[in-house]
Amino acid sequence: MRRRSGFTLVEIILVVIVAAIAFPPIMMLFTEMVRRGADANLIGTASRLAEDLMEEIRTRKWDETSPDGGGRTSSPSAVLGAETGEARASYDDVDDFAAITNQSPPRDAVNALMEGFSGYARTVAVEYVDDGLAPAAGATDHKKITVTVSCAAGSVELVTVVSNY
Ligand SMILES: [Ca+2]
Repeated sequence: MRRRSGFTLVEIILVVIVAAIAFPPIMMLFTEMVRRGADANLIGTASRLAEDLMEEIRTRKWDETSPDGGGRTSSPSAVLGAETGEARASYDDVDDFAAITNQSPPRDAVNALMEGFSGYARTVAVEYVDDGLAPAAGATDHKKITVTVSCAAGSVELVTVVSNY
């Protein structure tokens, strides 16, 4: 008797059953990988938006009372934040940026909306800290700047301390 080549019905059914069992977990794994990749992209962009703003802030004077061109001030501002009449394009010291709260979409140095970043929000916090970097009640020689950028995948926070010198 000659044996026929090919698959039997039982073999085909077994293959279909194994595929039916294995396929959903593989698809879930694939979906999760795609989602994590997308989240990593969002967080990467949020990081760059945070770095961009922190760089801009660090180019400004330490305090409203700091001499133009740099140098130490002997009378740091008691109150932090933008001075009356100052707008984004005219921020001249680091704590002016504390006026930026949950700004979405973010705005650039000349206060123009940054197109393509509607899913991101930027917030800046500025506070005086003591020599040990603990929050201080009054003016000190150190300001802690925190830039937070949030998006659908979470948030990124950059912190730096700038000093009066
Ligand atoms: Ca100012």
